[in-house]
Amino acid sequence: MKKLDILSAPYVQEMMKTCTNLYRLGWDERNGGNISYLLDEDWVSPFLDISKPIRKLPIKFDAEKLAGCYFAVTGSGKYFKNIEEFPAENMGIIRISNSGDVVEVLWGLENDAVPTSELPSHLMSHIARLEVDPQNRIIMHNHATHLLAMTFTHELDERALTRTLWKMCTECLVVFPEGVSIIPWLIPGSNEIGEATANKMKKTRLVVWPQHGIYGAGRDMDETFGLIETAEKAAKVYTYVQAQGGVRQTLEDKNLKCLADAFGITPHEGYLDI
Ligand code: 2HA
Ligand code: ZN
Repeated sequence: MKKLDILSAPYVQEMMKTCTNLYRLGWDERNGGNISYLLDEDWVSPFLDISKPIRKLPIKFDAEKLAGCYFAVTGSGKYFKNIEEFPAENMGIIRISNSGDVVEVLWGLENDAVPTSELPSHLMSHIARLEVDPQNRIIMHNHATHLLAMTFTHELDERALTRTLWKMCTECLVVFPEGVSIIPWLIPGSNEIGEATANKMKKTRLVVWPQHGIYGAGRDMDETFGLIETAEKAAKVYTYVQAQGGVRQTLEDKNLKCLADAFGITPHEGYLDI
């Protein structure tokens, strides 16, 4: 049967539009940032011949838990700015081999491009999130400006940072009741940073990389983008609050408790002083 045009696939369109959006927000300068999107086989097969990988690339970590899984991924060294105009060169569709140590390229990543340099963090985070939420599909990394700035000025303590962000916008507690995690500064692209990130992803969908950026996870593109967007908005408000001379009045813990009760959510245990 004749295959449909992959560029018309909704998930490819979402990748293209989201990358442009993130670039315009200034969170993905140059080749900054990366996205991976877990796809079902029957989302891919109407568009691509899944029996014929174009290339096979070895990976240096065990992704056996994702054997046979399909992902749309951004390309290593590629610019989010260019993805919408030249998708086939800047992103791709891949499958993890049955042995879990090879990436099979099914489409895109033209001119010998390879998946994001942060593939270890992405795949390890997918494994971690799927264990706690089988519906998770997206891992997104970017250099959200105000969150990044806060890693220079705010105490790098998960409880303290979470509480500050929760108090900057009423929405925050509702959007990320589990809070944000923080890893130590580590070399980007390494298995080590992948393991540290994935370990945190078991508890929170947001993981801060000090002096680098943020990781977010979610069930779809909007939810994941919205999660990072909400935390970044809080960080922006924090920046303005500091510039305006600091906090004079704020959301109190008792307000946050009322909010949690009203919305039926459970804040990270021990993070509210109640
Ligand atoms: O791909 O953002 O963390 C560029 C990066 C690495
Ligand atoms: Zn980065």
